[in-house]
Amino acid sequence: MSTRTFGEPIKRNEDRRLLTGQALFIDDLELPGMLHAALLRSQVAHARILKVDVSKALQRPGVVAAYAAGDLGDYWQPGPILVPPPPIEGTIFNARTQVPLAKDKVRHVGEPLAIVIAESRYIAEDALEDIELELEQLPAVVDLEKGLREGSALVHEDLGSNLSAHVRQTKGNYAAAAAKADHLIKRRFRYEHGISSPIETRGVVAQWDARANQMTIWDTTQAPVFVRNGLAGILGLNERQVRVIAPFVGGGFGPKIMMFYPEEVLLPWVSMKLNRPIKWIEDRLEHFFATTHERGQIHDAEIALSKDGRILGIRDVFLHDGGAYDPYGLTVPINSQCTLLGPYVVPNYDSTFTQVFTNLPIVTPYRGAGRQHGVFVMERLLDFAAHELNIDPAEIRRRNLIPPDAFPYNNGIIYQDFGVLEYDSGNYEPVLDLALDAIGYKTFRDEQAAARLQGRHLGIGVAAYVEGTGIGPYEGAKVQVQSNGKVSVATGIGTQGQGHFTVFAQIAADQLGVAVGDVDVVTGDTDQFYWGAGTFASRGAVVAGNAVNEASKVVRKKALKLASDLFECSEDDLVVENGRVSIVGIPEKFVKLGDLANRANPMRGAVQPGTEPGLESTQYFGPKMGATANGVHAMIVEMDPQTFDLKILKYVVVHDCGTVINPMILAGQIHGGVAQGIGNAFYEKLAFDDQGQLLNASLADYLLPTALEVPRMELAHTVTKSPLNPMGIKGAGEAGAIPGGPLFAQAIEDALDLKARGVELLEIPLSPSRLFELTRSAKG
Ligand code: MCN
Repeated sequence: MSTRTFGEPIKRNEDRRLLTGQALFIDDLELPGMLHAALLRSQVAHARILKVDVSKALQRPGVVAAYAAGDLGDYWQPGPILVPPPPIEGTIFNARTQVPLAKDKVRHVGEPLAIVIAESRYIAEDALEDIELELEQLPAVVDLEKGLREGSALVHEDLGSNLSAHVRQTKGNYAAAAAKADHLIKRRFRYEHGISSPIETRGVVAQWDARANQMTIWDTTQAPVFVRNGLAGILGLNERQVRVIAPFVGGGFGPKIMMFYPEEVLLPWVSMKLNRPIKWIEDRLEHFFATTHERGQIHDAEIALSKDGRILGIRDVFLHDGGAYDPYGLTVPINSQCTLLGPYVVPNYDSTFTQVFTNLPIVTPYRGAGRQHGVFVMERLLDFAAHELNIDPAEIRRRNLIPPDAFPYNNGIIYQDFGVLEYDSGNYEPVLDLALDAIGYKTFRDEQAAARLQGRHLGIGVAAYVEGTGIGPYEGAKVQVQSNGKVSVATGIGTQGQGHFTVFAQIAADQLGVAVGDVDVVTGDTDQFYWGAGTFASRGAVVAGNAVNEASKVVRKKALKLASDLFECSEDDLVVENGRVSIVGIPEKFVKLGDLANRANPMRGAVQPGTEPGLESTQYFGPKMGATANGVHAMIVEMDPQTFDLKILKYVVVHDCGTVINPMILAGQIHGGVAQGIGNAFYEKLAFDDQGQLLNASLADYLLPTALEVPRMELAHTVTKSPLNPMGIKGAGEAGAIPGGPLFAQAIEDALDLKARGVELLEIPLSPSRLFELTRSAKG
């Protein structure tokens, strides 16, 4: 085919619209008669609600409506459990989900208590002041360990404790392995709370059209079909009556897949009541409280090793901060539990976690979704093991890698409801070797010594990980050749910046012999594609990508059949390229794809039974299980031992995500992920006081890395095709963000010679001020 674009760094189809300001984001919507919503949010983390009276707010000019929980009637319902716990014996799970407006108690700062609808957002915000609110403040549960103690305040009193979930998974027999081990290394690790910070905060516009009996919702969601289905149910409509559109979305990173945020539930209901369109756009302050969080965990982990540095087993007992509600079941801590084992052979594993309800915002998956915590624990344990056994840190990793002939490799731990996690394919040692070569591992110690003579403190870090990607259940795609010869592709997933408009076009373009620019991709509109799950867990490329491929193949076949009928020749004698089907060797004998599309949609005669009109096809792809990608990151830093200012001198990523569709987009994905990983490891920490108040709820205080802090990265790929999908793809969207924590800890410890000074870095994030505290009383 002349348009072989698969695997090429094609520039993004969507960028013209984005860069010229033509892309529609939710706040760009201005509908006739549109009203604006503002929410009254709790300013305390835990309180009994004595009174919420909106009547004075209603008197303010410009206010159209105001509601508290009691006004919602039967519509007031707790949200669904989005991911039911997997079938693990002995699991305890106490489901408690959020309600649209708090009724009896508030359970975290920012929880909505009332909604005001007004002619402008300004008026709505002012009217919040008019609402009479009486709260009886209660002690807040903020500390995970204290929260589990007898006598603690209770987030959900009816439960009698703050236990959200308790899960133990084992493989082999850790106690027996530990009894035989030459070395046992035990540490306590801490991972602090963080928040995703997309450029575009959340937003919802709801428009009820009473004449058409139709609800349209524009939503920054990552999962438009799920939102449509769920909202149709609670609004008492059928799915066809609800259209959800996720237009251009400025970053999602996981929290935008949460369902259902109170605003998502409230706005459609109010719009139906008032028969007017309503807009709500989250402001940055709200984002800190009203969008879900991630990351709080404490691990007590132990590794058992033989004297030559082989892992005999790991035991890990950890606490996971679930926040005030647990709609995502066990998703995040199970990811930590599974992913901890990484690319290593760990014959014995005993892992227990307790998910704790606290008076903090809800915790849901955020890019990496618990994987970075597990990787932090494993990689740190290996560093301490390397130190104690006097083995090079890279070498101890190499000795424990899963060998290439062990795939498919059974990780032994149940992962969500798909059963035990199986790594489909991989070849881990070349990935480590490439990373070590690229970072200059062999020569680094000389470089470090030379720098030290000049008073410069350099350190190196190397961390490996696996990334579960491409999970089901399925996605579909409709591929359609239009009569002008252009191709349209529609899928049910949403896009938040991942480049789907280009990569899906590349896939279809290759099959149909057209230019990538002639393929128009639509995502995130339930009227364009009816079924699907959404964009999360690095599944877009694997699941939707393969659906696009399957549908394109069928369309190609249809085009060949139509042309062979036309030319009265065999399909084998035809070639599809440059937007035409022609006879091999006789290029002047051709028919344009657009003309074939017209022939497939005849205006006269009859369509034969079993023949679909139109040069189009809708196909679905559902993988048997997730595809496991893997990688190694390596980094050299320079640290000022006085100020703890950190410069990343070199950052290397070697990654295997199977077949690569678009290396440029993939590089962008890795760069963005690494930037988030750097933020998580060194800058970003949500600081709560003991009453659950967030002390740094602004981007001036919650530090995100800027372009100045994010280094140039060297990127290399190895390719081990996934056997689980015809294109051999594995996902890549979270890879960059996963190993930042151990990389920083290792490199900083090395730069400041901290192990020799009796200081170990056991927590994330490591900010300059925290490093100052940790090293204040260090030796040397
Ligand atoms: N890709 C590729 N070849 C591969 C794998 C992926 O060319 N072998 C390309 C894909 O075609 C796609 C992109 O890389 O254009 C990411 O693909 P994939 O790994 O399938 O991830 P998803 O499309 O499912 O996106 C979700 C993933 C996740 S889970 C988070 S979180 C995340 C991420 O993507 N959120 C993002 N990347 C993000 N990027 C932006 N700009 N904004 C977000 O919110």
